[in-house]
Amino acid sequence: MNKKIDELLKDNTSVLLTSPHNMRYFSNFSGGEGVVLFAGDKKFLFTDSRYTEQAKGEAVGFLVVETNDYLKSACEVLESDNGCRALIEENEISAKDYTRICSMVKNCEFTFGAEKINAQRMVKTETELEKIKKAEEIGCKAFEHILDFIKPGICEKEIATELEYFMKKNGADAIAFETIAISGKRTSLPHGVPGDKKIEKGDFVTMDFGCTVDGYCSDMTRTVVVGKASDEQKKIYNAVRNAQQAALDVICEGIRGCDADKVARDYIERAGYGQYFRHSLGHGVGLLVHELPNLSPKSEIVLSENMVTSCEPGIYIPDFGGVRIEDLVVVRKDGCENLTPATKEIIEL
Ligand SMILES: [Mn+2]
Repeated sequence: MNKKIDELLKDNTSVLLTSPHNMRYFSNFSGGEGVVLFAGDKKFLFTDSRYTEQAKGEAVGFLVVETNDYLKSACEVLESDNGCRALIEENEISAKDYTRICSMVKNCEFTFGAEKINAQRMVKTETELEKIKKAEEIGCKAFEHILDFIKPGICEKEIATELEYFMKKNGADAIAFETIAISGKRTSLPHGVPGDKKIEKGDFVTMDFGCTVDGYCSDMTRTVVVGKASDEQKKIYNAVRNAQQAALDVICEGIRGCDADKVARDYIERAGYGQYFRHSLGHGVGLLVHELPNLSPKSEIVLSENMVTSCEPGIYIPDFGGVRIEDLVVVRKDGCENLTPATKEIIEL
């Protein structure tokens, strides 16, 4: 951790963290409310009386300051440092607060550092990987469980709720994001919201879900068919599955995010569904369910060992339906380790 802070302090005198995830990453404080400040070799955590005790227990080595105005207190420290240059998370501070810190600190130059700060979280430690693996295992168990639960007549919301309940009962601390469980023609919506629609024979059912373990997220997607799959459904399913496999085969240290994306995209294009794959192939997963690195046509990030990314191509045909299959992988030197063993054979329930 110190090395990562040193990296950020190389060209700056201070780092001001205002997001719950970066505060947690760099200080271990999980309360979410406060401000973390690295100023030279001093480490501060400003929080209010609701969190002081927790903060002192978690943020070992930090000076925990109880205050009702985190930013003002942090600014007093910055103001006392002549020639201060502070990195801030420009996407994690409101316009109002940014204006405030600029007016409170006269002799400090604030630099937008969100990308640089967030990039420090890309490569995971073994401890972080263990937490992500555990969360993904719970997801896989939930998927097995839900296969017995899905029947014609139950509604999408019931499937989503059952997945969430099962994950929490089996070791999850929380859900990582709002569960997606959609069916029939509605599966053409990549991020559809579960509704009262009842499951019918012949439906695709797409489920995208995840949980957290000690703050770390999991993320997986499976699509199943209720009843017998039609030829068209099989064709789409296999195109997505093979595109995903083609991408999984090339993900390793050294490949750029855009090149991994292209492998899956080219496969789907050749299968004749190019216009129906309109999102990125994948995203990093850690304390946030969407973080760096991105696997997208624009991502120049070169993958390195122990980054965690999803691999999730999809085909979505309006007024027909869609398929997405998503695994989570750890990037390794000469390949990737798949954390999502749940079957990808086409399932007909
Ligand atoms: Mn995902």
